[in-house]
Amino acid sequence: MMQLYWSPRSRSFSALWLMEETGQPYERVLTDISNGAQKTPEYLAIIPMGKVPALRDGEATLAESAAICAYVAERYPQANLAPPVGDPLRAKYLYWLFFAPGCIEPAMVQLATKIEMNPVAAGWGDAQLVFDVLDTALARGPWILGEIFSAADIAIGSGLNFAVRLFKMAPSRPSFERYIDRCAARPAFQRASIIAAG
Ligand SMILES: N[C@@H](CCC(=O)N[C@@H](CS)C(=O)NCC(=O)O)C(=O)O
Repeated sequence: MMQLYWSPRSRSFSALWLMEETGQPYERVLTDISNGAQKTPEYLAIIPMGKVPALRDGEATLAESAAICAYVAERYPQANLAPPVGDPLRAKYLYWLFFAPGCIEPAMVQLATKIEMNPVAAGWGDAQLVFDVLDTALARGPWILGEIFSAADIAIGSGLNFAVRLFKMAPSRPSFERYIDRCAARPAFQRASIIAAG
């Protein structure tokens, strides 16, 4: 059984939502970042960054929320959380999966810190561009790939929920609100929210 190292009210939410979407049993290992559980030598031996979430699957261990999404979607293909290799939709799936940590996260940091960077040099361009691109993609809906829900929605939906609804770091837009509502209507999202509340 996979073990998910998690902490309440943290980025662990996406991994909790993911595991709940699979319908597979998993063990939750509480790693409370408010008391430093993520900095013990035992935990650092698994994940040297000392951050949650992290996942153990037998001999395999990994962290980074989007990587966990990709890994679990591959391990449980029956959960239909990723277009299979060879399906043209897989290209967009990978694009959006990487977009979450590669563009949404730094855009949020930019909004929070008001740091100015040359958008040509910054990998995410700038926050305005990131949220404009997302807005256009989500206006179609219902999911980031269109009709098909995937682990990319878990990465994007968690990021937007965090940035727009929970922490109000990014300006809201009608397409974001509708998308977050659709994510939040999923039973797996609701179960994960209860768990993540601690
Ligand atoms: N890039 C990581 C970020 C994980 C992360 O920053 N986790 C925070 C909680 S939201 C954490 O573990 N903080 C504890 C610490 O840095 O000591 C991911 O996407 O999973």
